[in-house]
Amino acid sequence: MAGTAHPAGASQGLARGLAAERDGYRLNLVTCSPPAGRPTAFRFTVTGPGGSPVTDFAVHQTKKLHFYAIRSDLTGFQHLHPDMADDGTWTADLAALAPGTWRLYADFIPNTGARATELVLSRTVTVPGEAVPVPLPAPSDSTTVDGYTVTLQARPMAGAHQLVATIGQDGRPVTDLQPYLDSYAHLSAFHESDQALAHLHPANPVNGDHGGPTLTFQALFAEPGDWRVHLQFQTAGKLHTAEFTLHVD
Ligand SMILES: [Cu+2]
Repeated sequence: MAGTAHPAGASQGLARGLAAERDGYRLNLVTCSPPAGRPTAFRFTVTGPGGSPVTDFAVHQTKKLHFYAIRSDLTGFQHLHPDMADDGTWTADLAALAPGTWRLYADFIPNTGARATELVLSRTVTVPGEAVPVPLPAPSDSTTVDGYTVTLQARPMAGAHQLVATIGQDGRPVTDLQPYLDSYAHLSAFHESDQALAHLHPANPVNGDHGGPTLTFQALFAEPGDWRVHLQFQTAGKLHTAEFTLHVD
């Protein structure tokens, strides 16, 4: 593929998720200024090309809508699955937000039958108070969470490449990953400069609680630079979120 455009289909995956509107679908905030420091029932709608709220969504990765929140310094990651009322109003139960500018993403597939495509729309909100930015940690090939070590085996380049990670515990490979959202891991990454979203899933087939130690992702990082990566996996009924900074050339 050297020197060529991305393969067919990749352009959709490369959607950076920074627009509030795409293909006639629009993310509308009902909650426009969430408070600092306490949980918020955050409300929004998705309207379709006709202007009314969409209520029919295709299930993907076991959910009708995936919702992410990240502050502009790439701290405070939240990945939620909101509930929808009959009128198409979604409520996401956000944990407490620190002051600052946050970007909120809705990832969904409108159930339009044939040619239904995944859309990622986002908007920013300002949480009142004095924002104290946290510097982005330096890039690293490994990180630990809850006693697990996540190690990157191959570093991707911008465009279509593979990202391979292994999970270990006490120096031994982990082989009891449980399916989480129909997958052995869920990876969300945000770009340092503009919070572009990369959203990746492992290529490994799912077969009971036997995932790991190696996870191979179709990595579609839209641009070079530093990305903050959140790799979520589940063992013994508990969800773990490993975070690290990844440099993409
Ligand atoms: Cu999700």
